[in-house]
Amino acid sequence: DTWRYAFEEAMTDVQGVYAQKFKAEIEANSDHEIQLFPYGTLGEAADIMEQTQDGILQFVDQSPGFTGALIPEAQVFFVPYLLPTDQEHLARFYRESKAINEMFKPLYADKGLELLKMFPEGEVAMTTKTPIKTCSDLNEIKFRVMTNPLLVESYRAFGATPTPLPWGEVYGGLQTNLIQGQENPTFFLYSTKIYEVTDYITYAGHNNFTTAVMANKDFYDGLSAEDQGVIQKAASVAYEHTVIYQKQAGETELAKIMEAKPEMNVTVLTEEERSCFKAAAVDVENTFIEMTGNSGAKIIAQMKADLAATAH
Ligand code: 6CS
Repeated sequence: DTWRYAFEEAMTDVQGVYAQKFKAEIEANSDHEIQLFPYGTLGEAADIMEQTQDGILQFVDQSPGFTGALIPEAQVFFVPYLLPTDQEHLARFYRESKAINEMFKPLYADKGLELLKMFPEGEVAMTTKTPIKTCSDLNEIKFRVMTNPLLVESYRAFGATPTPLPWGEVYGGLQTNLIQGQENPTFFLYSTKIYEVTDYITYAGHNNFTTAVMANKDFYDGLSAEDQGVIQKAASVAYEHTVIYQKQAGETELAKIMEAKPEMNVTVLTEEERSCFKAAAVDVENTFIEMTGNSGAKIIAQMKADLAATAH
């Protein structure tokens, strides 16, 4: 069979690197083929999710930034400062976490999805047209966020005017001044040329970009145990390949931005400058618990335990 797999980024971005490795593994170990659909070929993140739930696609990579609108608990990834920025710690965490690998599965299953893997894409940076040193610098800024309520709450707590938009509207929105800021990992700022329409890159250490790969659940459940095994193994092999690739990309892509735009201003906020963002994080965590109740409370507690267990 030919299986169709769509993702939210270009073939050479982190999600594309994962998808290509997954495809190569499946094709080397079975008679099946994978057809890859990068960003832009089948629509926005919301469209490829719908197509997967409808069974038109067999696999999809959709980030919790969008899935949080469908599965409230997936918004946990937007509690600021919950995740570390250390990529090696993150690689261990997603690999071993009980919250990630056990607790999220039934929540995705309820939406007709078989969760295969979650993986990190790098520390998120804010890019803006004016300097950000503290939360008050975000006042008056219409800041684009992915479409989930907790991320909106997060930027409201930081002091900005959050503006949820699909990815396709971000470059143009910055160009026409509909929005004045957005956040994304460094590799994506480079590959999508977002640096052309913003002048300041600010690292507050508030988040790491998480993404998730899943299969249509009816499709997955209908497969032989052997095919399911091939898929699980491919998902793990692609994970190990991608965490190494993505750590290196996180380290080299800022230099490429500086080469393309030497006048770019890059700031890593000091502990003191981060204090208002950290204070806001407490409110955002409380909002998360209000939105998700006992189920969310259990997940965040388990995530904290898993993060501590993988910290070494
Ligand atoms: O900000 C976004 O919408 C996009 N960011 C990344 C890193 N991947 C896909 C997503 O659509």
